[in-house]
Amino acid sequence: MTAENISTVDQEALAAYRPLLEEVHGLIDAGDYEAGITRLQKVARASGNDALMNYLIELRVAAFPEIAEKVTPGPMFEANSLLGDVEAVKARLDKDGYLFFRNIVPVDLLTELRDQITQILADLGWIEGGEQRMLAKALCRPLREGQPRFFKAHDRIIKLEALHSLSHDPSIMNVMRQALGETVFPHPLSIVRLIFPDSPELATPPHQDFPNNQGTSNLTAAWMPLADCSISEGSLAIMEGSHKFGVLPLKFHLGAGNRRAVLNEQVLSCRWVGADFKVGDIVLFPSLTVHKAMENQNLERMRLSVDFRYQLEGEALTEGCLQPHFNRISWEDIYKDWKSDDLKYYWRDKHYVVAPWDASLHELPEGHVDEAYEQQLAYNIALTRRKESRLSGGDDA
Ligand SMILES: O=C(O)CCC(=O)C(=O)O
Ligand SMILES: [Fe+2]
Repeated sequence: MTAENISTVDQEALAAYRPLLEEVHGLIDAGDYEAGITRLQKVARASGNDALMNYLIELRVAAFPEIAEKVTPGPMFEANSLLGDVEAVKARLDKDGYLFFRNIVPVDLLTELRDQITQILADLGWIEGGEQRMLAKALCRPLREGQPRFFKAHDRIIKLEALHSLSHDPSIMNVMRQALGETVFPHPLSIVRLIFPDSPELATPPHQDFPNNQGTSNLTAAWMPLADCSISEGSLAIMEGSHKFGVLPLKFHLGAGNRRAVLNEQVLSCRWVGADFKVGDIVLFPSLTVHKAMENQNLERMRLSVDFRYQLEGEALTEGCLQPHFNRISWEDIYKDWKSDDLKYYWRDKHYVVAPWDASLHELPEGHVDEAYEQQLAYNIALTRRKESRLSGGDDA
């Protein structure tokens, strides 16, 4: 929070709030940025004082890098040598809450999907076309899930047969059978992540998949990038052993899913692990494991990845897991241009228990609408300042 970001007019309007601001900065100086913001936001929102609201937003701009987990992950254990020994595979998953495998998924399948996705993104002006297209160099300001322009691309991508068939590929199914059991099947809810560069504020925060999916907590995700993806390009990081501490409370976050887990002491004692993923590498983790995306520090390229979720027959799922991601397009529409009928409605032949959706597990705390608005505003200011500062050759703001 720097003085030049506060106008003289604002300085005067803030005079009456000096004691409050001193208290807020006391909390921040003691290392608790979030407590400082929480203290100020209560008063600022109720005050109707523009200067105080501006102050809050400026504090949020300054807070982004302070609040984000600065993680230097240790190495993920490479579990390839365990394959073939089902007991060893299961035991390792149970112990660590993840399994990382090198070179599992055929590169041509991932590259073909990337080719189709980048065609759509280039077509819509998100990324450079032509020879550079596969690099996915962003041309527009970051778009977030939920924005109309985001859905222009996503509504086309979600129809790709290559996306949905990938979750059934024998390469992944073979690993999943060893990790979970013979009757394992993927949920049709296949997810594509379109992650922009230059936006650490939007990096997927630490979270568990359970609140979003519910059903069985044995539900297991498979995450894989659609090109090589190093830690500094935003690969997935896992909190080793964090699946053993139950469901964590939620808070609003600008990143994918708009929710982050509030980590308690037990979970915080777990170690972050990560990897420089090569295309074809895959990480699996059950739905109580805390994971997050590392920040995509590449200033040009988008990070494109997919994730699928798997469960055993006979276990519980919620209805939403049988819908396409964001549930905007019907399966009929999705299937229209598919070449093969084999995978259409495949889950109707599977046995599972439909569990009711528990909305309370997914709820955000009171005030989250204000929180979302303020964070979005602060993020836009932070991004604009970064870009301006770079254009003028200065240091990053
Ligand atoms: O790719 C990301 O940024 C998030 C992925 C994720 O949370 C998941 O696969 O469950
Ligand atoms: Fe997740």
